[in-house]
Amino acid sequence: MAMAASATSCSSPRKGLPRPPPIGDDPNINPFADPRPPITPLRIVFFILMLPLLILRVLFLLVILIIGYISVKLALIGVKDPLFRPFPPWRRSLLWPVRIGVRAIMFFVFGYYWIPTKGKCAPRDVAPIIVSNHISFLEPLFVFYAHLPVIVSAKENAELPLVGVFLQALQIIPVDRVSPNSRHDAAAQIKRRAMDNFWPHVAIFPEGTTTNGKVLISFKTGAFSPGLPIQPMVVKYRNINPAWVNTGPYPILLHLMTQPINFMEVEYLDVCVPTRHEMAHPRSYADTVRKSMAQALNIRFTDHTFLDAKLAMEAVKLQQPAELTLAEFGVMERLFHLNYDSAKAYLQKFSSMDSTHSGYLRIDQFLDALNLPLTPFTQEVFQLFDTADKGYINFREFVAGMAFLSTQTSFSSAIEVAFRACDADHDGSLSWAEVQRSLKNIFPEMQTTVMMKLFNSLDLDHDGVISWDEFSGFLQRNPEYLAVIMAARPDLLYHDSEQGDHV
Ligand SMILES: [Ca+2]
Ligand SMILES: [Ca+2]
Repeated sequence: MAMAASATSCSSPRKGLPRPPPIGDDPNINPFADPRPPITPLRIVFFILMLPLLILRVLFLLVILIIGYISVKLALIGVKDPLFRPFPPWRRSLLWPVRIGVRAIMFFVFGYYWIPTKGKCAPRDVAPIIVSNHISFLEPLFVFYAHLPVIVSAKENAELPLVGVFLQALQIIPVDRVSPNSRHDAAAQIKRRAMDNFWPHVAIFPEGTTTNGKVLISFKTGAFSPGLPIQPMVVKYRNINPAWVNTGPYPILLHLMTQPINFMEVEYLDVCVPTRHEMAHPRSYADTVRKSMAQALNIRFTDHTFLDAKLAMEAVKLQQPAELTLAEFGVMERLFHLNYDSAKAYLQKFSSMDSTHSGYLRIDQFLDALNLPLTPFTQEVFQLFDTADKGYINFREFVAGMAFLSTQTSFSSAIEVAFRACDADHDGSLSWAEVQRSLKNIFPEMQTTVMMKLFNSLDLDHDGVISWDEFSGFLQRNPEYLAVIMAARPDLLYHDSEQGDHV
């Protein structure tokens, strides 16, 4: 929507639109894609041949789970709130059968008979926090067996049947991965437990979600904000990648449990002690630790987060190619404070513009969706997204541009100025004639039907005029239109803001 009725001419030199900060290269990788090759007929024959082994292992798993469940229940007798006080040594000793059971599961059920371990885990009083990469349920099993630590786990896991009881026995620190408040609480709890030697090691998977292990994704700072020494640990898998990504656990279980023998390796890296700077800046401490882990794993790191995985599932629902629909949330949070709900709204918008579901948006599709013609102004707005000047943008670039536009404070004050500029008779609302005149100013060749369409999409209550609420609400939801106005009338953006009230 473009409003520019007032006769005031642009007195300042043309400054153009503000440009978003660079978002860096597209990592061009989907850490949440299923890493296993598609199942071939030969594989199916193999699965069938191995069926007896699978059945045997399932039975074994059941027996161990029942024994483990009973021991955990016994160990938890009389415990009122397992999440706030460390168990005394005698109670922890009741968990030994579970610890042995876990190793037995890895041994008999998943075929990891021997787990070579490089390096040594530092004692708790040297490095109270263990961090590890996170690909599957196997690293938590290993850490449980090797250290019986307290772990940070997604809140919803503690409510799972069966597994939930085990997690209570582990005295987990529950995290709500979506709420920023709970994250803050969890960080405080991590600190409390890590500083108190009565608790066991605190084990944390700082990626906050499982990946396919091809990269290390963004680290959450909870493990690093206490500023305590950290024992990094990395797990590598050899024959089968057991990544628990968007497929659910069953394919992984099928692969692992039909394989007579599987291979994994664990390496404890040198303990990381934070510098004075890193103590004050958990993000930079996290980066240092991540770098050393990536080096040991010989992989790159990206700034994807759990929210990318979540958004990718939304993308599948919208029939957008999931591997092209990753915003790299770590970058977007850092630069634009992007939250999940806005990203989801941008995804819906992107998907409606990208009618072919190709994952890319050309300038003509972009402008068609906005009902705007190709002009130098609209081109300038598209270039704000297409910073590499390719003529098309992907979702990541789209999110960056939208998030940038909606966080521009100069833009929100410009909404008011634009409204006043369009409201020629100063009656506090925009009539059809006022809107038409403003649009004609910016897009002389725009057809009346198209203008009508734009007008109607703003006039939500169909009373024939556009109120201030309708106008500002529309531009907040669709900041790309505001960008078009600003491109056409930069004097509105760089105005002196003491010209009385809107409406
Ligand atoms: Ca008016
Ligand atoms: Ca109205």
